[in-house]
Amino acid sequence: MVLSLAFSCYACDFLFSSLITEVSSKEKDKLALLINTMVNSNDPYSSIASHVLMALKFVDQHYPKAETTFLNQVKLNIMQCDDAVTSGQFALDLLALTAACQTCIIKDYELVKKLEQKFQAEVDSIDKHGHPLTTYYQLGLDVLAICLLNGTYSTSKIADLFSVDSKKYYNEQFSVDTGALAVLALTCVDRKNPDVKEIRNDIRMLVERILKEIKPDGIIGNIYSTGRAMQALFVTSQYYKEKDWNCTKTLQNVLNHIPEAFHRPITASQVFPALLGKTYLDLTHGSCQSNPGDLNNSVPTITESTPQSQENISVKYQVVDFITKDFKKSTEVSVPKGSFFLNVMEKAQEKDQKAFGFTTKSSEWGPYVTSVAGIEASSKDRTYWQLLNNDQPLSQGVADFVVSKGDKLEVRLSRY
Ligand code: B12
Repeated sequence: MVLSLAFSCYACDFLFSSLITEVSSKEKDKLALLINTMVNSNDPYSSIASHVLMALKFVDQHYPKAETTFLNQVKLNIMQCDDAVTSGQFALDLLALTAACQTCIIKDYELVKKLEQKFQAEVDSIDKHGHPLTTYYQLGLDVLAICLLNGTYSTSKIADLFSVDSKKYYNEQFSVDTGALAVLALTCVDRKNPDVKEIRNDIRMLVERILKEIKPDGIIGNIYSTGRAMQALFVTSQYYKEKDWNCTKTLQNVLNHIPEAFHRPITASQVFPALLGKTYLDLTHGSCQSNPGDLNNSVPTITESTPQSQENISVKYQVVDFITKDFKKSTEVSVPKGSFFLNVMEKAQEKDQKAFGFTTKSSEWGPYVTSVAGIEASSKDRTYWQLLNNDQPLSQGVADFVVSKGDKLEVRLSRY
């Protein structure tokens, strides 16, 4: 496997370069595992197709079958001209076309203009309702794509849009994912329009905030936001000192979490660029020629585990409508050791359909809980069923979080 590496972070240079030497064949195997997870994905979600194409841009080898399938999916999504496609998904599709060297399509169909219109609708919604149609995360994707593809924007409006205030970046906790994407978008704008004080001020404040989220083990936010945060810190080293971020520790710890944390194609593709020292700002660089190659079949694929133990554990589970405060119901259930949050919800549902009945919709991250006890969450009202354990929000969905004896699980109707 040939990997192209960028040395964007001094502290990580050694580790990045060691990834291409014989000494680190274990690390190379881990990266190959991520590639396998991505190219073997047959999940039918647009955001997987676009994220995988973006990640594969940084691998010198070709995976023709997978790339063609993903590219067709992205093209189909684009050609549907569906108003329901969110601005962020449209931006991801454009970034994926760029990564796959399909810039003619972008020009011929004036796709940047279409993205600008979707972005404008988000901005109009902020002016009218105080929040975007989607989220600030998607606004980050929009500006990143518009900027990389040389679209039109006002730097002062962008600076204002991404200024650091709690409504934009906080949903109880600071969202490292949202902050990191904003840094990438603002850095692109800054590189094209240097010396705009307000843009640099936003970047500085966001970088400071991201640095505060570095945990003692090097993880930034949680394991799933760390890749994005690494990208943000790679491109902003002038805003912090070497002692502020031990990049090697972060990189090593993320590598240690493969494969257990990155078995889904979406997680693998989101973390992958940072592990090669690359960022989304590199999507427009480099050649469009790559070497045909095949998957190394000796690399194992990751299979999802299902609970198998005979031993049972007992956990508490409660459902709370935190918005109206009208509904609260608790129970205790017994499930096999190694069960997931979802299994607990199913057990509770069997006991009392009215209080614990629930629905989910499938997504690239697994099942997303849409309603519990007949109460439907709604993106129109900006409500969602939040998952918690021992009063702490979870960083995984119901099909990924493994419960432990004595856990106090909760689904809580909340606002975002
Ligand atoms: C915005 C956002 C949300 C918003 C989505 C609102 C909306 N209508 O847009 C809200 C606040 C509702 C949300 C909820 C949750 N989220 Co969230 N979310 C994000 C974020 C920052 C951006 C998603 C996005 O806009 N993508 C771009 C668009 C174009 O792609 P999309 O496919 O259309 O996006 C949809 C999905 O991402 C989905 N979604 C968002 N979060 C989650 C989480 C799960 C488990 C599922 C199944 C789906 C899902 O909602 C988006 C809009 O429909 C991502 C960060 C990231 N790195 O992706 C985290 C992220 C995906 N979320 C995460 C988590 C953990 C959750 C929660 C489980 C948190 C909790 N403790 O309750 C809940 C989901 C609970 C449930 N009901 O099942 C993790 C997932 C990690 C993992 N391995 O599973 C991420 C990666 C953040 C992180 N670093 O921890 N989230």
